[in-house]
Amino acid sequence: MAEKKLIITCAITGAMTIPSQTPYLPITPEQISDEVKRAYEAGAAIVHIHARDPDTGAPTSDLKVFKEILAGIKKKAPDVVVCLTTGGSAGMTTEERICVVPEFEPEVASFNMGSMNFSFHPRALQKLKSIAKQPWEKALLDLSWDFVFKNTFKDLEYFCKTMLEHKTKPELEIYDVGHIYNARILMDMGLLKPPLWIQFVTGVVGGVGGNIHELVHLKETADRVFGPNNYDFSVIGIGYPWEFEAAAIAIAMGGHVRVGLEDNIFIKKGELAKSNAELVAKVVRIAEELGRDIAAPDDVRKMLGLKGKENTKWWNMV
Ligand code: KMH
Ligand code: ZN
Repeated sequence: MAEKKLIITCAITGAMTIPSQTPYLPITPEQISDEVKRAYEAGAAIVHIHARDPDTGAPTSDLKVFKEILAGIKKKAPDVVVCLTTGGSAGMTTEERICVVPEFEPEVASFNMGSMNFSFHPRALQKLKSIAKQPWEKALLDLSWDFVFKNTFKDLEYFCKTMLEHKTKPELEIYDVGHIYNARILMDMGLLKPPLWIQFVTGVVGGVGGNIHELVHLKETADRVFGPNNYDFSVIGIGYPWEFEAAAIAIAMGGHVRVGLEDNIFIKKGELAKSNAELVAKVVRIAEELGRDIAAPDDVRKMLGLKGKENTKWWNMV
C-alpha cells in the first residue's frame, strides 16, 4: 500500500515543561527560532509554537514576543509550516489564548476540543516541586492540581468561528473520546469542515492514558464519527518512552507524529534530549526503518489544504 508521507510536527517549548527540568528548553525568541531551524532541518514540516517571557521563561501571551519568534522563523526556516498555540497556559483567559489568530492569521493553530483537568501524576508533581527554582514554576505546579483547562462549547464555537474567519486551519487536539463527539457537533453546526486535521493527545494527566489500546479506540471512534476519509490524524505521546512508542504506532496506523520538548524531554532512558532536533531525528529514523517517507512543508500544505505562508498576516508583517 502506498502510504501517505509522514508529517512530523515539532512542539518546540510548550507551557508545561519548566526550565528547571532541562537546560535545553528554548526560552528567548532567538533560542526558539534557532530550535525551529534545527527541527526543520532534522525533518519537521510543522512547528508548534508557544511563547515565553525571555527573562523568566514563564509562558506568555505577549504578541510582541510571538512576533519576534515569527520574525526569527521567517529568517531561519522560511519554508516551515507554523502552528500557533491557542491552548496557551494555565491562568490565561480565552481572549489571551485566541488573540494570536486574528493578529497573525497563521496557516494552522491548535484547537483544544473540550474542558478537562490538566495536571501531573502526583509522583511527578512531587519531584517537579522539589526541583522548581523560580516562583512562577512553583506557582504553576501548585495551581495544576486544581486546574481546569476550560474549553466550553461557547469557547469552542468562538475559537472555531475565529479560525474560520481568518482562514486558519484548526488542529483539533483530542485528549479524550468525548472530544471527538464535541468536534462532530461543530461539524454539524457547519463550523468545522472536513477534511479535519486532528491530533490524538495521549498521556496527559486528565485525558486518556498513554497506551496502544486508547490510540486504537480513538482511531476507531474517529472513523465512525467523522468517516474514515474525512480526517487525517497525528499522535502525541506525553513522556518517555511513550512519545516514541506512540510515534511508531502512529506510523504503523498510517497517521502522523508530533514530538518535541513540550511533550517529552528525554532522548533515551535517563538521558536528556539536547535539542528538539534530536527528538525529530529519532522519529525520522523510526520512519525510515518502517519504510515511510517524510513530508516536506509544501507536501503538508497540499495534504492539509493550507492557504500558504504568503497568505498569513505574520509573513507580511515581520
Ligand atoms: N501541551 C500539549 C499536551 C496547545 O498548545 O494548544 C497540547 C498542546 C495544546 O500543545
Ligand atoms: Zn502546545
